[in-house]
Amino acid sequence: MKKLTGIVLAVAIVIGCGKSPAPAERLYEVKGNVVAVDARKPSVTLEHEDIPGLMRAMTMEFAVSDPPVLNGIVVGDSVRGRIRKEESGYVLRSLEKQAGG
Ligand SMILES: [Cu+2]
Repeated sequence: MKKLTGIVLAVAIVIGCGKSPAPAERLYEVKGNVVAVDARKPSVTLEHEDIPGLMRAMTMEFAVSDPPVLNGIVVGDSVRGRIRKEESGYVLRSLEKQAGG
């Protein structure tokens, strides 16, 4: 009986540690087309597909974490990137042209 209790406790601890990381650390994958690029802000406007767990498909402007993220990105590109939800809003951390897009 004592042994079983120990096993149950161990399983509970493992499940507790298996939870997804804190919301601030979560990255969301986004796919879409570039509608506008503003290298000075810097920001990029994407007509994006559904982002599971975050938002539906729409056209919106994303702040970009660093200007180099926009290197080589031009209006009309089909892209994929990663968004992080920060206190200031959604921030694009990376962006790349989709192969064959
Ligand atoms: Cu959106």
